[in-house]
Amino acid sequence: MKTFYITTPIYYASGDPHIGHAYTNLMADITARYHRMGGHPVLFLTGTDEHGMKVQQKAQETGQTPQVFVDEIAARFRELTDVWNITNDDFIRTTEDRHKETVRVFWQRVMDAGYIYKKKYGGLYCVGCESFKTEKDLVEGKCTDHDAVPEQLEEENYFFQLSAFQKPLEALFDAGEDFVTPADKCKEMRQILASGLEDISVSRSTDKLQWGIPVPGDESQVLYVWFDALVNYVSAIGFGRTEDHMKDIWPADIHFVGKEINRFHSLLWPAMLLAAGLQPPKQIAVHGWITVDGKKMSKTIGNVLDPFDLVEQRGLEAVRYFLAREIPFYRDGDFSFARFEDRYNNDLANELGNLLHRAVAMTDRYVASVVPAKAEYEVATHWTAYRASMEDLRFDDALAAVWELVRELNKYIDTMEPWKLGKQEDKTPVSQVLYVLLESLRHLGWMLMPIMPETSMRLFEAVGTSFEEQAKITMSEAAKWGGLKPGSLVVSGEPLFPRMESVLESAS
Ligand code: ME8
Repeated sequence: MKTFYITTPIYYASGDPHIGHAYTNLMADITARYHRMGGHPVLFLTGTDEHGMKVQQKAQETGQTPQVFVDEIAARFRELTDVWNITNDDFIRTTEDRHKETVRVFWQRVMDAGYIYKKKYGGLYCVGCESFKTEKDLVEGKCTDHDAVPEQLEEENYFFQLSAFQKPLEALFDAGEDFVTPADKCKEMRQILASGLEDISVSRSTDKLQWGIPVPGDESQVLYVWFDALVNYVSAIGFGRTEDHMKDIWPADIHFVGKEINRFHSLLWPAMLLAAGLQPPKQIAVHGWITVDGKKMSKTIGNVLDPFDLVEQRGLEAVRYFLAREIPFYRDGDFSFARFEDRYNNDLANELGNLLHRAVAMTDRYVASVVPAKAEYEVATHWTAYRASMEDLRFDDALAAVWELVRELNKYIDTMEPWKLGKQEDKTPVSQVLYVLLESLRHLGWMLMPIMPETSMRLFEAVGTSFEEQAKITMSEAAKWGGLKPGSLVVSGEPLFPRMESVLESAS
């Protein structure tokens, strides 16, 4: 079976991680966990982009050598994956030897295929974007993403013949509806393509930039940072070194990216791959930007969210839930503590927390904590909605489907009034209601597994099973009704999500 290969962008090692980086990691993690649940082999890669002008300048500002500087930042990005419970299988750094070796082979293949040439060039370069700009990209002479005036560059560089891939790229976009998702982001790329691709400069003179991978055979130039960084997706799996290993992994199934780097992934990268004789990736999934309290995060406004503090103060599981539920993957979304508090108290503490508490407490009270004999109920439609949404990366809709089941079960309790049934001589009616609740909670444990893995484990244990036991089956089996074994014991524990009177007040 082909390995399902998922990647995040590799983040610039030019500053500490922020919530945007944590967000992409989380979305990729949810997808990786979901596919593992389905029984697929998964390879999930993230890492850091450590060369280029931006990193060189930042290192200079701190008075450190670039290598010392990036070592520290890469360590922070690794720490982020631990603290956020991100299950990446590998972490690639572009300063590693394995990456540099692959990049040299990659360059050579593209060169040998005749797609790299040398020419004199002048242009406007935005260091923030690490890319050349044309006058029409600028507003009042500035790059809109970085609010900065680009620098004028004049030098002899190596060029990649991107224009040669006009037709193959058009064919790629024509062949797969879903090559770039969502549709509006795909359309944007088609429009750029339709306006005609121009060759791009892929090296810099070492007079200007020293911090990069030297161009093979020409020490007076280093590689353009994007031509170096994009290759990470194949250097991590051994391209040019242990290529046998690659054959069950490449092409990548999903490259997760933020919208500002879509064109590098949807146009430049497939062209580079075709030039090197490799297949393009299957899907570029482009997500929106997170704003904080309705504003773009910026140091000047002071609304940059630190992903380490956030998790320490609010709890990882609730933060993972909130981001997946509240920020529609394909659109921009806002992080606000007021919304966080609402979601926490309503969805987690009241609806899910109470459901579990009621089910376990009544099992304790009426049937001596023992999971009763099986009884029938229908959760198949919830599974269908959940799976369709997860496969489309609509995690908010998937959670909406999950919460429909949660609410339905709370209503079921209110309608069935098990507290009345429990007082009857015949325990069959109350037992039936309790089995339905406990078994449904096992299903909820499965559905929540990719998003809230710890909560999912706690649900399993509370209803008398465990993660280890559930992990022996795949999602399709788990989704069948009746998996919970009668006779095991439920476990009442601490509340799943203790209600917070005011998260806002407790933080201030
Ligand atoms: O672009 N909301 O690195 P980078 C959501 N090194 N996601 C956000 C975000 C926000 N406000 N801000 C950042 C680079 N991101 C290159 C990539 S890949 C070969 C090279 C996320 O450190 C989002 O995934 O600027 C975005 O694309 C990425 O961080 C940019 O990270």
